Amino acid sequence: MAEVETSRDSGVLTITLNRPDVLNAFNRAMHDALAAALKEAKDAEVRAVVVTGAGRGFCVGQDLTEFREAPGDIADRLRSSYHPNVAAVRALEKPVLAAVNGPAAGAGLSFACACDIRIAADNATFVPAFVNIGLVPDSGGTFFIARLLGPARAFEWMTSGRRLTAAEAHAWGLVSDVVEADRLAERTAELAASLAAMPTRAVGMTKRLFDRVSDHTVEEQLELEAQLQSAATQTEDFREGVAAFLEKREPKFTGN
Ligand code: T3D
Repeated sequence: MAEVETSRDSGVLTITLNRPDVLNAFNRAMHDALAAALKEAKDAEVRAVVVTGAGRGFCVGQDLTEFREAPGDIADRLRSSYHPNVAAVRALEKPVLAAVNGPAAGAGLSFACACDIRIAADNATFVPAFVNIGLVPDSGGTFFIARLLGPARAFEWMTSGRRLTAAEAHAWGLVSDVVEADRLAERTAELAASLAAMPTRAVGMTKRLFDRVSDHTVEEQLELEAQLQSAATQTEDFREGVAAFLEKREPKFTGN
């Protein structure tokens, strides 16, 4: 059984975490398989990426049986297995959508929050499980969740260990949409297809811009916007967008 499966539908690559018996908890093999899938996502023909879980879970973080059997140096394990995949999601110059189909806990929650957009099934839950076993949030959990919720709410929630429902996660702005569980795949496919039809390079550069807002001064951000806008004007999609507007027709973006 492959720990991660990939499938393609036109410009959309779907990455399915596939250890359903343990709600897709991370083990070494799954990290490696996820790394390979994220490498595949760099293919220029892929214009949007979906990450979801097989079975009734999204991902519940570290496999705690592996933890007990081979604890090792956790910092080294984080650096070598978790960090590269989180960094790979941020480095992808295309949108990454987490379709949260069930519990997202611990580093699985962090990973969902590292994605660009989250859409949840109405029975999904969000669990900052680290504190429940005496750990601190990792895999970018403090960074991404503070960015989504603000530091005060993020701290309060992540030190409570409280399981959040999908409706609560929506009210807090942790997810952008909640749909009935049996409509999640369909709604995700629609959203991913519409993202994949956008001018991908402009979308990717917009992702890069938003990633820099919190560490830039306004002057630095203005400069980066100017540089990336200059790059955007060099794309075929920019030419197509302007031509389509002037010819009063729908644009056909190719991602180039
Ligand atoms: O090592 C390092 O590199 C450090 C990195 C750490 C990062 C982390 O992610 S630490 C946090 C690890 N995750 C957790 O602590 C979450 C533990 N799981 C839970 O709290 C609950 O499972 C949930 C609240 C997420 C879901 O509850 P529920 O009732 O829907 O499901 P369940 O019955 O608890 O779980 C179903 C099965 O999955 C069950 O196995 P069984 O009894 O059917 O054979 C359960 O043991 C298994 N499972 C759930 N989470 C994990 C797991 N097995 C291994 N590791 C898990 N994390």
